[in-house]
Amino acid sequence: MDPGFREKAPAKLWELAEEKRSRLILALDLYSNNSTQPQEVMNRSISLLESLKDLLAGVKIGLPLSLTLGFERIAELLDTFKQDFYMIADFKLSDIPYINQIALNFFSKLGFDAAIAHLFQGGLRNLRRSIDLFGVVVMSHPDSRLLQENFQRLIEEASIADVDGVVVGATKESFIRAARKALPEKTILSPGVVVQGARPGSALEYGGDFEIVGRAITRSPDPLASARKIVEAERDVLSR
Ligand code: O7M
Repeated sequence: MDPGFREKAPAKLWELAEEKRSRLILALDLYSNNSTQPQEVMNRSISLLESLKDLLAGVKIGLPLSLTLGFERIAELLDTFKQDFYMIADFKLSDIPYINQIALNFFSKLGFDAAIAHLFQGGLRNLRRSIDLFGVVVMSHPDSRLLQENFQRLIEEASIADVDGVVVGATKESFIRAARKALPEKTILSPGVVVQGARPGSALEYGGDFEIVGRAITRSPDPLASARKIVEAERDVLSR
C-alpha cells in the first residue's frame, strides 16, 4: 500500500479507497423515461448502491438523476449513503464566482462531499470551499478539442484555483500522463471507461487515481459482477 495514502486529499475519498481497496466511482446516471416513475428510479438507485457498497469509493450524481428525482430525493439518497461513499455533485459549474458560490453552498447543504467545475471561466480561487472541488481539464469524448488545445493553461488554472483534483478523460492517455506530471499532488478522476472505449484499469496505469464508470455498470444485466470485474482489473494494475 502507498505509504503516503493517509495524507492524500481529499481525505474522505482516499480513506474509502483504502478501506475498500477500490478506485471506482459510479456515475449514477439513472433517469426516467416514458415508462418509469421517479419513485422507481429512486428505488433502483437505493438497491444499486446497497448492492455495490463494498466496491465503490464514490458516487457521482449529475443532471440525469437530479432532473428525474428532484433535489429533495437526492438529499435523501445522500443522507442514506453518506457513510458509505464519497458523493460528488457533477453539474460542471462554469459561471461567474457569485453564482458558482451559491451552487457550492447548496451542494454542501444537500450533503455532497465535492463538486465538479469547469476551469476555463476562471475565478474559482476565491470561492469559499464548503466542499471539495474538482476541475475539468480534458474530456473523454473525441470532440473535446478546445480543452485539449488549451491543456497547459487549464493545468495552470487548476493550480491557481487550488482545486483538490482534476478530471481527465480515461480515453486520453497522453493527457493523463501529462496531468500526472504537472500536478503530482492532485487527485485525477478519469471517466470514459468501457462504453466510451477505455479499458478498465488503463487510466490508473497512465497515472490517474480513480475511474468513473456509468453505463457499463448501471446498464449491465448484472451490475455487481460488472463492478467487481472493473475493480479487479484496477487492483491488478495497482499491484504491478
Ligand atoms: O461510463 P459512462 O460513459 O456511462 O459515463 C461516463 C460519466 O462520466 C458520465 O456521467 C459523464 O458525465 C462523465 N464524464 C465523461 O463521460 N467524460 C468527461 O470528460 C467528463 C465526465 C465527468 O464526469 O466530468 C466530471
